[in-house]
Amino acid sequence: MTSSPEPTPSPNFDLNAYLAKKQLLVEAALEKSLPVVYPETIYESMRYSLLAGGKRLRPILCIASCELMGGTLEMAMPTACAVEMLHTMSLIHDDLPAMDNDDYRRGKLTNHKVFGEDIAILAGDGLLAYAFEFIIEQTKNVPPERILKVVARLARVMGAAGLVGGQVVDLESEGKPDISLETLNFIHTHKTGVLLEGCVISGATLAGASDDDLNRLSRYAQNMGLAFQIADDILDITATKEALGKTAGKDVQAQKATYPRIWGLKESQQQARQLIDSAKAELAGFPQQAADPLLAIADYMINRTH
Ligand code: GRG
Repeated sequence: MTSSPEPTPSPNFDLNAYLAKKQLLVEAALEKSLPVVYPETIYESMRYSLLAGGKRLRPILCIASCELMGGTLEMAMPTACAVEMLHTMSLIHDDLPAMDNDDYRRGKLTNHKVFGEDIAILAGDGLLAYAFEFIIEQTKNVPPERILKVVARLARVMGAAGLVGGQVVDLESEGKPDISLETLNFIHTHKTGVLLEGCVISGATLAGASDDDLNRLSRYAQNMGLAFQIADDILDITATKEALGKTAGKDVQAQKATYPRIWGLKESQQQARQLIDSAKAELAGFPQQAADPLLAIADYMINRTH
């Protein structure tokens, strides 16, 4: 926490219009990113999940961070598409019977329910590999050393030091609703936080951000990532399946360790708010207008309904 009040978005900044505009651009780029060729089944399966909607928060964070640091949409878009491919592959694998065993995702049947488990596993693998190919092949007008940094960062995010590690601890914690706050934080910083941070850092790196700015943006994303997960746990209790696009109340049903379980609903809401305030405080040094999207996205993370 900082003693001075954290910056807030300009009163005339319209986040919904900003998100809608960026979502359209991302959807169009994703649509073009993955043509169907032989063997069609695998491309159709990859496209089924990649183009199934979703908030597209990760690509938007990547673009917003690149633009904050003076970069352009064009510099960021291939990486923005790639982070959505990476996120999507993690969702496909997370939903598998061997993992969370979910039937619905983004309001649609999960990948393995439509294509079978074998193809769903391969669709995840295909997206994982293609994301890196896509960044390297499609990024234009960015010095190669920045692209290398982005690829190395995102590879680390996806591996045992990131999502895979978080998922392992999550699996090991199954049926143990009384795990420590430390373990719960480990699971979520690794399953969710590191990719959100990777998106922000990648966007800023493409634009040539300094180490100081990258550190500030890292802390912004880490605080926001944890708040995002607390909000997710709260939504699992308070939202409907229709609003979530996936099964609601699953955490309680599965006796999963969650923040509301440890803190209760009210304290969880307060903790999430504090984390968002700390995230926004990291943006104090940036020009107001340039920081508006990231400031407003931070608020959105805990005010969202799905
Ligand atoms: C990384 C190789 C590799 C395998 C995957 C299964 C797994 C390892 C990791 C699990 C990662 C996971 C599913 C984390 C949950 C992330 C999360 C909070 C998803 C929901 O994100 P939203 O709300 O969803 O942004 P939309 O649909 O809007 O994109």
